[in-house]
Amino acid sequence: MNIGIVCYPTYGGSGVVATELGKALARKGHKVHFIAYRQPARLDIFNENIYFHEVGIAQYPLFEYPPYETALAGTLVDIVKFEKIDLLHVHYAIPHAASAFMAKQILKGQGISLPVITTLHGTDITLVGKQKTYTSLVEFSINQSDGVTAVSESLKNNTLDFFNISRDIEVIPNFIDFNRFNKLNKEHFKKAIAPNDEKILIHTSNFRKVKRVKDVVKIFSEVAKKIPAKLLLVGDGPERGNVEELCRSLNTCKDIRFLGKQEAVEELLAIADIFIMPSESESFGLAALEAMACGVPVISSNVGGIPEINIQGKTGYLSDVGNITEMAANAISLLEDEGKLSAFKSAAYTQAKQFDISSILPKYEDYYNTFI
Ligand code: GMT
Repeated sequence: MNIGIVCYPTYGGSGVVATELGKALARKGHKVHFIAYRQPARLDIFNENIYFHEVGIAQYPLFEYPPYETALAGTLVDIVKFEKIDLLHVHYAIPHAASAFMAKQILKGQGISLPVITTLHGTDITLVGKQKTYTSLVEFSINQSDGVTAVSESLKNNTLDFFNISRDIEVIPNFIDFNRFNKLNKEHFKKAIAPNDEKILIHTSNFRKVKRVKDVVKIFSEVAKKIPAKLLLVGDGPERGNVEELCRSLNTCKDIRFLGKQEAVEELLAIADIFIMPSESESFGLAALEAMACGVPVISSNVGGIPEINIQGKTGYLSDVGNITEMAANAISLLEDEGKLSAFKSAAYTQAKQFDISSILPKYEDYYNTFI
């Protein structure tokens, strides 16, 4: 198959999933054309089946806001015709699904058929898509796509509840490449972070408000009162300054390491005992799944798609958003009981195995095949 993939090139979850999916499709022999305004962050390999096309936006003094949607639609028309693309898979509804619709209509006028699959990732529905200016566009683009997938049952239901959707939505969850996420031996690194064998808690995110990173620090602060522990904060974003201020006021800075954006997150997860995800909203929670693939149990909120991966009392614990006392108590109960912690670690790994890319990739291929 000759597949076009449109995505955000940043480190965000939707871009990561789109890029890893494209790389895996290319390994299976499909030709994959990534189309984005920059080379996707995870597109770090060379493969004869992978192509990258940058969307260039012509500047003009009149354009206070560069018309990206139009530039993307025009680029799509050009690439689809020249590269003879069989199917276009767009990740994140806004604005990708709308631009794909425009391109599809232009191509139709030229006698070219272009099946368009849209994958909904989360905030395109739960946050941004619900803003008044975007609602009608998101609803229209979903209804006009040839196929639509969502990354969890929760996101599918959320979409059907909020928008007026007249079509079916297929659930295809996020996945893990176990060649990358496996429990690496990083004992020397662990010694450097926790020289006195302290327990290691970890959080990775884009530090947006929705991730509630301040809750992570509050939970850690409670845990550290009972158990010698260190906290690794991986990632960066708008909340970083506020989180640092909180560490200072709670007097926990000496036990917290801000590591910023890290490429090899699996090497950090390899030394962790507990992953914390207290999100306000989370359509799937890929970061938690990555932790579980490294055998790290998850203390999380119980929102969105998280309960579809983190199993209460088995792979971790789930609490209401903002219930810091309970999340801290659950973390302590795990950390102070080596037997229980070790059982949760292996259950987390086993649960993550269900999301192995080798079983999720064929779901996408089968789905594509229904449209070409
Ligand atoms: O988590 C983010 O803020 C990034 C966002 C994105 O679209 O880039 O992630 C969403 O998509 C991921 C991949 O499908 C999901 O695993 C995340 O749960 C989801 N984030 C939210 O729903 C907040």
